[in-house]
Amino acid sequence: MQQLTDQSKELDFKSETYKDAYSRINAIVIEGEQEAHENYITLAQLLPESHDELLRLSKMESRHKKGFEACGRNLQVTPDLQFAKEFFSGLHQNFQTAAAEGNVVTCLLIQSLIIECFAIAAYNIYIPVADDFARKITEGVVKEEYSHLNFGEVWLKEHFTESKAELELANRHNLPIVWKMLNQVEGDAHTMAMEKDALVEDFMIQYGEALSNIGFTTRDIMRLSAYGLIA
Ligand code: Y39
Ligand code: FE
Ligand code: FE
Ligand code: FE
Repeated sequence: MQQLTDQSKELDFKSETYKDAYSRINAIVIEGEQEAHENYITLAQLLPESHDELLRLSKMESRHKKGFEACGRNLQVTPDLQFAKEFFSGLHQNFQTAAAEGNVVTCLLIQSLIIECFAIAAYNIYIPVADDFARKITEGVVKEEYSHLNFGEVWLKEHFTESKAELELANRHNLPIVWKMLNQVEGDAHTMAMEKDALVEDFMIQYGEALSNIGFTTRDIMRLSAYGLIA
């Protein structure tokens, strides 16, 4: 007889418990996609040489948002958008401040590295435990998130020498925020069969690979990653 995992035994997408957790996680994803849309418009203004490409990415983000709104409607869940706004407020504020000061390296680190790696980790962990409707949507979305991460990697690699100090500072200010965000949703993620350990592991793999592609050494990456731990 086929062995059932804990997850397939317990996940009931129509249960009040699942839908309650989904109202926050779905809202986070919807709000995240909306902010990503806005962030790429801002980046398009800061990087005129990549203007059209960045506007293309911003349009993808608004399509992602529509897809995840449909996932919520499909489960008859109302997303808790107020919770989601607060959830993103730390990274949002830091992005706004950096943009206002013209610190494009910080903006790229926040959106194209940290937020994209967070999205890729969350979507990869979600896909195997999602309902059929949301799984198809999320599979399409995650492919595009890799291309957003790639934009940041390529730009920062090309400007590595002059960006290195700002990247280190921005990492120090923003990585601890990601750990706080993960801690806040640990319980809801668990209800949806997404384990925090798996999210952290996937995030660190994506983020470490990105830093390596940009030009950081293994030693640098260890040091940069350690800032997450002192949140
Ligand atoms: O670039 C993007 O599309 C990213 C904005 C979307 C953010 C997704 C954030 C996912 C966090 C979910 C946490 C679940 C445990
Ligand atoms: Fe997206
Ligand atoms: Fe995304
Ligand atoms: Fe994205």
